Amino acid sequence: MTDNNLYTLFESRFPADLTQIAFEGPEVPTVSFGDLQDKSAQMANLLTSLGAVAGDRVAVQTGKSVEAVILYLACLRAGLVYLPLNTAYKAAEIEYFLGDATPAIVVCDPASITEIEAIAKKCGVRQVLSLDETGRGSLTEKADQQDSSLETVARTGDDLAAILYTSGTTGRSKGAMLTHDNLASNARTLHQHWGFTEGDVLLHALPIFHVHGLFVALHCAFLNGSKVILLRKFDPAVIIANLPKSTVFMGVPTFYVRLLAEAAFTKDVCRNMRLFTAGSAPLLEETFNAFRERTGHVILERYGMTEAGMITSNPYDGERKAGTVGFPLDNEVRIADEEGNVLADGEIGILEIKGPNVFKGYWQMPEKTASEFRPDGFFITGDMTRKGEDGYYRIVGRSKDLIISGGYNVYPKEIESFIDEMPGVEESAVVGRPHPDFGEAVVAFVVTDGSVSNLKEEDVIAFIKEKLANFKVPKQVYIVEDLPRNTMGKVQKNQLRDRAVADQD
Ligand code: MLC
Ligand code: AMP
Repeated sequence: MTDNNLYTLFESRFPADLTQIAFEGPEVPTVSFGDLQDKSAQMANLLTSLGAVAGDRVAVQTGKSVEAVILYLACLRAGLVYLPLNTAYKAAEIEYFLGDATPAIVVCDPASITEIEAIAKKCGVRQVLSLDETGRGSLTEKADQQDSSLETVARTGDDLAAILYTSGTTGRSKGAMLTHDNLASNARTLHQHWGFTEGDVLLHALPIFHVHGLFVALHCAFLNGSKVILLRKFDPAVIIANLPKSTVFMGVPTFYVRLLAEAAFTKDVCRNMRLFTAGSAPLLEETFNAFRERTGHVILERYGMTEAGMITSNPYDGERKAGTVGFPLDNEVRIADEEGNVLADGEIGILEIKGPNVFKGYWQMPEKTASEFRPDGFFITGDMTRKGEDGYYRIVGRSKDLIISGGYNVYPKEIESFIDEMPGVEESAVVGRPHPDFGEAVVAFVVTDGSVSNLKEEDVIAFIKEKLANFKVPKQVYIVEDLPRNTMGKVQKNQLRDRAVADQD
């Protein structure tokens, strides 16, 4: 069998001198490419010795560390399916993912091991290991005892490499199944398209449980055999201190807004930089312009999603236009109406895509998968798009009811269902409102049923905060008499959005 294991591709691009540095950073150990090979082999051997066999899922909810990256590589090498989970997820959210994905092994932060063990037991998970953000825990302790030689398990291109959960419009999260070929094709495309070159150093501040930080950023560095300065989290001061040692930086728009708020963020700090990219949410034209004025660099905006990796990108060499996401990468794209009729250039419709980067389907949801693909294999992204006369694509809205806050997706339906269960609540509606830092902020409108006297904004916030990830917690809650509806009885979310915006103004 030809080996299409993604790790084999990475390894083929490692530098000949394996003592070269793969990862370093102010809070992480310095790790060479040789160390990556040895330690990922040890971890893969550990996972296998614990009974995990090719195709099994390994769910991971840990802080960002080099060891967590090595765990990802180990899963690839052992033919296991990597399933990263946002560190903000709370117990009820985790229980859903473990119940749905039925992983063989779960790796979590030592601080939450008791809670996770209880959930894991309920979900039939065989093993729970720990790993903290400094790289310590039972995972690394046990892996250190293992043999550091390993033959990477051969995989076909169609075998699963990872499952990433994305929230759904119905409120139920769906596990997007990504194959070794999906990830390899997108990695090759981006590496080439963005002109990666010898000597590049990637400054990495994104979380590594989503497509952007895990695949887009790290895969480019692996394919380039490049050093990564790995930061545990985004902190503008730490970014500014490390930019002079870097050539590439990738961020969500909030990163750029926050950098621009720092007086110490200057042209000089960016003197060695080759490329800044932005995505996961729309980059405001004012941020794009302010960044160019301050640094002389033009941010390259690209567009993508969990189900397909990167779909379009502004050019590396040509003009990068504000408010656009550039041109299609190595996938076919078309703009269609709700029924799938392809529209003429210039018209606004839903972007549909087909290509080697497009995922295999949603984990154990054949009907949901079928409903999001056209019969000729195009995937319906749900993003309202227009192709301009200049050929550049512009994401102008979303046909899906989705809020993107600081680069994280929040589906109103999930929050509404949750609020509706709160004692004293009759019904609720959740909308997004522009936010200077997060791009969009979650705002909730709540109608009470009178059974709880004097239900207040802070009660609703406290109720949500206890059970849902922090980025889903509304920044503001309005207690209202009723929700505006049209004659069909549908809640008029536009009116609520207008009210939230007017109030803010
Ligand atoms: C944190 N908070 C958020 C939030 N992040 N609220 C809304 N939206 C967010 N994104 C909460 C905190 O819990 C806290 O609440 C309060 O807001 C202020 O927190 P903070 O200290 O300012 O947040 P910070 O830890 O600095 O995190 C902000 C951030 C982070 C922007 C660094 O959200 C982040 O790393 N975002 C990147 C997301 C990402 O990687 N997306 C890629 C998806 S892949 P309280 O109540 O505790 O005070 C994808 C495909 C593609 O979309 O195209 O790339
Ligand atoms: P996710 O499901 O987390 O992968 O988020 C994917 C969604 O993020 C896409 O469907 C878009 O709605 C949005 N997105 C990603 N990049 C951009 C961008 N550059 N501009 C506008 N929206 C974007």
